[in-house]
Amino acid sequence: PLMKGMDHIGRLFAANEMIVAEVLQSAEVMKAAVAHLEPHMDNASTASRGKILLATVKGDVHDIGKNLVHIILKNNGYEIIDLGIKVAPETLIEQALKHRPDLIGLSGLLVKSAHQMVATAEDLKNAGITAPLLVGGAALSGKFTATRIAPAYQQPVLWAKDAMQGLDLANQLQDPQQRPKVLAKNREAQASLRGEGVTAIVATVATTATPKAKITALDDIPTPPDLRLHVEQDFNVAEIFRYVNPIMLYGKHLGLKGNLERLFSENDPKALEIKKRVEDIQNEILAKKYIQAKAVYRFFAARSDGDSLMIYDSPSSRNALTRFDFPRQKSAEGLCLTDFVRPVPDSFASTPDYICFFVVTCGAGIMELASQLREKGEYLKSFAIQALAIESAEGFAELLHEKIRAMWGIPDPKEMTAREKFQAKYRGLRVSFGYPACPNLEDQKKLFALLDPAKHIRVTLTEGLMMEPEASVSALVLHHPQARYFSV
Ligand code: B1M
Repeated sequence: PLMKGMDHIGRLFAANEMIVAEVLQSAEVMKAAVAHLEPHMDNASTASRGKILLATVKGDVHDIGKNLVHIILKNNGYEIIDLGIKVAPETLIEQALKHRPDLIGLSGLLVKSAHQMVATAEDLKNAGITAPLLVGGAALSGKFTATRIAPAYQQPVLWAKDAMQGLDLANQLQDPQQRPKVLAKNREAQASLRGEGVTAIVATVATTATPKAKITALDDIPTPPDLRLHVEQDFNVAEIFRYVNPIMLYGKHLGLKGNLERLFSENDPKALEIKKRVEDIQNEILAKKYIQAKAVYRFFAARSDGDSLMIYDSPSSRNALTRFDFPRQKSAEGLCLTDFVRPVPDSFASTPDYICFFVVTCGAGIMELASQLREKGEYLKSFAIQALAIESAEGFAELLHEKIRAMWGIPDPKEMTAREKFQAKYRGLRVSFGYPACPNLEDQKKLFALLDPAKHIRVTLTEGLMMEPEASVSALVLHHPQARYFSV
């Protein structure tokens, strides 16, 4: 009956009648009920539905998405062997040979991690492992899975867009009657995504010259108050919570659907209940200091040189500390981030421009805490703390950016609302390496050399160029009024 209960919850979720927060709450109740009844149950009723090896791929510190999958699968009767984050293919092979899982689940956040999945799949194949792979994560797509990961593994690879779809696929694979059907459906869908059996349409790429966008050169460059390194060791987390984007926290992570402002103002019972749980968790975080907010930032003199951004120690320096090369749009506007920075002058006597770099983190100890809570069956709390930490990192970036604008002498108008700030309606732009306008994650190394966040705030770079802890954000801040987001 308990298994049926969870199946029912799964169906409600799939039919959009239950949201992530409710699934986690139900899982808490279910875990408590199982613990209570287990001594009275026979082996058949406690038997596992299957064994799943779960991991975030090498170089990747992404934990929260994997954990949601872990909780949901575990509470649906699967035995989960969670190998954690940054798991090398050798470890996966060793553990797969030891545990002989029915399914191997891989998670990853960045595009780089999707490529790591291809390498991992190839290594698993070479080691003779044949268990189906279940893959998921923010930057992964069904097409990438079909065209890159599945051919590398040559065994079934199934892509899940979210944790509940992951459960649904696992259930179908473990059901002897459903298994051939789901595998055949997956094969067909992936063949079609690879374009097999379809006449290829050759895209013609326009090769016309790309005009440069009209960005006005500024007469008055705002001057920062200093060019020294600033370190914040214990920033006020209550203040950061006010900058957490509710759409991300309640909508994206906890799954509330619809217009949040309206749900809350009209006292929607489900929305209010979840808000109350989250606020209680926020109060506990503040009281027990679970989240520690740290930042390191510095203004630098800067000049643009074509598509390169030159960074200097001081306005009078002639030798650049480092340079960043950014891509230029091939489309109509032909934008490049360097268009928003004053160019290298003929004479170095003229004033340079300035930029700011920063790294913030709210993640120290969060992964361990979330894992302990998960083990205790406090699923919603475990997930909400992790979601609050990552959204606090983003909120802290927003808050620090506002502070930087004020230090720079370009504060926001007093009447600017929080919503306008989330919509980036202030002067200037904040971009992070990995974003579409500056996609090269290798640039993280140069940023880390300039700010040394490992020394000052204990944020390190993995070999996959992700920051550890997970709840960390790095950014480049530009002040030009015309600076805005674009894709290359
Ligand atoms: Co950022 N981030 N981020 N980020 N972030 C992305 C992924 C990005 C696409 C944004 C963008 O550019 N538009 C981009 C990656 C692009 C690329 O790869 N080049 C990006 C970047 C660049 C970065 C940084 C590098 C930026 C920087 O600071 N320089 C940085 C890296 C962090 C680090 O190094 N530690 C960073 C930071 C962050 C935050 C910390 C602020 C925050 C949290 C990240 C996190 O989830 N751990 C964040 C967020 C929130 C995002 C977006 C907006 C949303 C990600 C998300 O939904 N997370 C994302 C853009 C987007 O997707 N729209 C973006 C919540 C989590 C529960 O979802 O892990 O996807 P996810 O899990 C889902 C499903 O994917 C699935 O189930 C879960 C839900 O049910 N799933 C599986 C996952 N694993 C599965 C396994 C399965 C089955 C299903 O079976 C085994």
